[in-house]
This record gives sequence, C-alpha cells and structure tokens, in this order.
Amino acid sequence: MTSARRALAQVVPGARRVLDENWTGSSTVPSRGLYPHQWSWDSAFIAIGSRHLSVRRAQRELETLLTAQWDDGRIPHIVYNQAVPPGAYFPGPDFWRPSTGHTGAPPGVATSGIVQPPVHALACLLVHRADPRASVGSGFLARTYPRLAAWHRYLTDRRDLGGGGLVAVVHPWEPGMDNSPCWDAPLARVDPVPPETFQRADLDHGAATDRPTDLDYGRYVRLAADYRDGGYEDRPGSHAFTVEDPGVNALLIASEHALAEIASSLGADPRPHRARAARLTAALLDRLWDPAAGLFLCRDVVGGGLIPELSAAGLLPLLVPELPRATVDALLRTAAGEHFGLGTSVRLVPSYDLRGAAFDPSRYWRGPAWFNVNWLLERGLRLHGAVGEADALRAAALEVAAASGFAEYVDPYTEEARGTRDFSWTAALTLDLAV
Ligand code: 9WN
Repeated sequence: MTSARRALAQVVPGARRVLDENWTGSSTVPSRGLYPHQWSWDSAFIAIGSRHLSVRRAQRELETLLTAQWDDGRIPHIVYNQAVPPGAYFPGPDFWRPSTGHTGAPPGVATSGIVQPPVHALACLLVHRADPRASVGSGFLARTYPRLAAWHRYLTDRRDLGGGGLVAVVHPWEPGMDNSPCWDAPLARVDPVPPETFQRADLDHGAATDRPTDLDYGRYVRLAADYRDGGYEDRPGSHAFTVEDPGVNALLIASEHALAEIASSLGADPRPHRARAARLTAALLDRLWDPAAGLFLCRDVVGGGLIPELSAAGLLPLLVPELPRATVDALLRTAAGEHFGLGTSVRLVPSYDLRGAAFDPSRYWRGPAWFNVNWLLERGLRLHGAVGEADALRAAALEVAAASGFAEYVDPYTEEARGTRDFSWTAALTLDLAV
C-alpha cells in the first residue's frame, strides 16, 4: 500500500474516534484536557468535518454556539461547560463578568467576551450542502441565517476601529493565532499583569516550550481585563491593542459570500451580502496588501502602519473569490518561496516566516504548521485553479494528521507532533479532506 493510501485508510476511523470522544452531547471540546469548553472557530471547523458523520450533530454543534450569541451580535470565543471545574481552564467563566454583572450574553450561559474569526457562515453553508432537504426541513438554515447576519453586522459596524472599512481585533486571542510574532510590537506597549496574579492551567497539559510564555499571558490578561472593565465597549481609540488581520478579514469575506448563498436558498436577497463582500475585498487590498512582500500584512491601528512580519494569515486571502489575478499569482509565488517553502522545503505551510527572526518550529503560532490554516489554504489554492499544489497539500495533511495522532500542530520541517493530541479540528478537517 502506498503511504497516501495508508494515510487515507487510517484517517477516517481515527478522525471518527477523536470526534466521538470529544463530543459532549451538544458540542465538541477542542481537546479533553487542554481545552475543556466550546471554542468558536473550532466549532465551525469541527462541524465542517462532523457533517460527514452526522449532519444533525454538525447542526447541533453550530446551534449550541449560536445560542450563546450576545445581544449586540457578537459570538463569544468560549462557551463554558459549567459542569467542568472552574480551575480546569484559565481564564474561567468568572473572569469575564464585568462589575455590572451583565455581559450581553443570554441568561444562563457563561461565555468569554472576545471573539474569534468568522468561519461560521461558511461552516453553516457546508453543513447545509451535506443534506439540503434536512437543513431546510428542520429549520436549521432559517434559524441560523439571522444570527449569522447579526454576527457579521457586529463585526463590520462595531469593529471597524481603524475607520478604513476592515474589522479590527482587540486581543491576540481574537485572530486565533495567539502568540504570532505579528503581535510582538503592538503587545510591547501593553503593561503585563504580574504572573502571581493568575494561575495558568494550560501548562498542566502542554509542554512549556510549545506554549506562550508567562509574559505573553500577563499581557493577554491585562487586555482582557481592560476590555471587561470597559463594559466590552468597542470605541475607536479605547483599546491598547487594535490590529487589522488579513486572516480574519479574508474569512469574513468568504463567509459573507456563504451568507449570500444561504440567503438565496431561503428566498432572501443575496445582494447586500455580495455588496458587503465587495467592499471588504476592496478595503483588504487597499489597507493590507504589501506588493514588496507579495503578501497581506497586519496593520497596527494604534502604532500606525503595516507590521513587517510574515504570517500565514497573510496567505488566507486566497479564500477571497474576487482577488485580482496578479495578487493571486504573487501569493502563490510567496507560498512556494523561501519564507513559507510550500512544496519546496516543507509540505505543510508554517504559521510564520521560516526565515523570520522570531521563527520557532515548536512554539505554537511562531512557526509550527496548523491543520486549520492548511485546510483553508488548500481550499484557496483550489478556488484559484492551483490544483496540483492543492492536491499535494491535501495528501501531506492526511499523512501528517494520521502519523501525528491528530496533533494540534506540527514542526513544519520534521512534521513531529507538537501541542496536544487527538485535537478535534485536526480530526474534523482531515476527515473533510479524506472523503
Ligand atoms: C485561547 C482552542 C483554541 C483555538 C486557538 C488557539 C488556542 C486558546 C488557548 O486554543 O487558544 O483561545 O488557551 O491557548 O490558539 O486558535 O481556538 O483550540
């Protein structure tokens, strides 16, 4: 048997086992030990994979998350399982409660107050397509559409903190790439809280060399506490950390196109969604494209200017359907070039510049290859006709996922497992690639 066929044969039963073991009855934890609650973009990726096992379960995954939506439209990045002991994950549910006691979350639900990248409309569309009759018949699409529309409105109306038509993130956890070197300069302005004032739980489950540092955590806590104490208000100029990230904005554009398709399936007007996607695409090109780097960069709204660090988030605009051909070609050259080495020095795209001063092949978002990023890139490559590159990436992802025990991330050179194992989105997305 070739290694590709062996990988395929292992991935499907292995992925099913991971997803079954991590299912709680209403949603799926990213991993039993390290992440014992529901995470926002994880659930979107998980539903994309679990729709191949059970469409109902994938619907439930997304609807559990959407039930925790705040009254301003935001989808919180964590929905806490209140049966889990509070110390099992830091920060726990009590951390996010403002002094007023009101978070905007629906009663009876414990959530965080920050957000994660908007992959949800894309996930809902893919779950719908897995069984359109069931999705319309059960009311899944009709229930999720207004919630997704409110979510996108929150992002475009309340989070345009740079005033240029893009969504800004106000915490490094929001773009989902927590300790990316892109945040080093903007975070250096943040005064960390002292390490003795909080108790990390992540180091009980993960190697310290694979995780963010205590100094990173001190700054994460300061930013989250300031946001909470300000009543989660999104006023321009009120956040110490405000960044426009190309990954977050590209995912919003892809999801806005998905929302247009959802609207059409429900007999609603898709044009406002297409118009919003077009406006966001123009703003993305205008504010974040760097022709010299051949990549989209992050914009530091507080400090001003583009951040000169090359992150895989800058390749994610390949998911944008209306990207100009010259931009697509430049991104393809950058992906294969010395900074990301795709198909030349590595088989899976690293999270950060292989040549960057901060590159570390083991530490979280500072170099390791992640399966969600590679799944998104595979989709983007295919969308723009780079079929050979997409096929090679798919084959590598299947092989490495199976060999690594569905690792959270891997060393991009050696492909050795890093972080936790039996990680849900690795299982879900490789299952999606396999079937
Ligand atoms: C903080 C759950 C999440 C992912 C993020 C990843 C990591 C959390 C943490 O785990 O972040 O949200 O505790 O480190 O960076 O992308 O959603 O899998």
